[in-house]
Amino acid sequence: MNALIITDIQYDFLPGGALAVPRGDEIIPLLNRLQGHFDLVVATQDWHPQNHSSFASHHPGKKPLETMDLNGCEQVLWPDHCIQGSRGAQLAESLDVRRVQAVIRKGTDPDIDSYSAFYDNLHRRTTGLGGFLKDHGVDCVVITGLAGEYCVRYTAMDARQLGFETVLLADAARPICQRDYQAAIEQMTQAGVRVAMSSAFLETV
Ligand code: VGL
Ligand code: ZN
Repeated sequence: MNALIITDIQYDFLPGGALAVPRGDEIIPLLNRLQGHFDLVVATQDWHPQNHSSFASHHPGKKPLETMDLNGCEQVLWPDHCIQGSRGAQLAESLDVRRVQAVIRKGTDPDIDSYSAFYDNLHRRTTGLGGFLKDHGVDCVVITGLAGEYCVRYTAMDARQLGFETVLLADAARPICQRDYQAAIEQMTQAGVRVAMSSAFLETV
């Protein structure tokens, strides 16, 4: 059984949004076409309370994209984004959700960020996604979405660590910064994540 994970296709990560990923909207038609090739489709939603500690606005004197130590971990500080219930947090209407069996909301704890769809950044708490996939007999997890060097990367790394065969579809993801994404792809490849183009991957299923 294979599962497609669609990461954070929310207005705040699309052009015009609070934390826009350049050309992030371009992958949506491909994400819609891909879904029919999978046994299970899961979407994730970054879902922060207004006072989330990853927001620069929460730390007097700090500006977005500066970093600071949070719980002993280096944290990039972000503009306010994906606030629970806001329009920016909504999944884009152009994303077909008819085959999405589960939506995983992450980043809900104000004290800790959660890039991965499986765990918070300190691996203290699970979202339940790993158990959900295993209960459904999934052995291969295919990761897509935004942003390539953050939520997509950490979701792929955790999927691998949980023992899933893990594939990143390169043409179905977009990063905030191309250079950081190159380094992220190297790290993922080292960890055993397969990086493939969608057309090549579909020939193997
Ligand atoms: C993300 C930064 C902050 C992501 C979420 O979806 O990659 N990046 N929150
Ligand atoms: Zn976030």
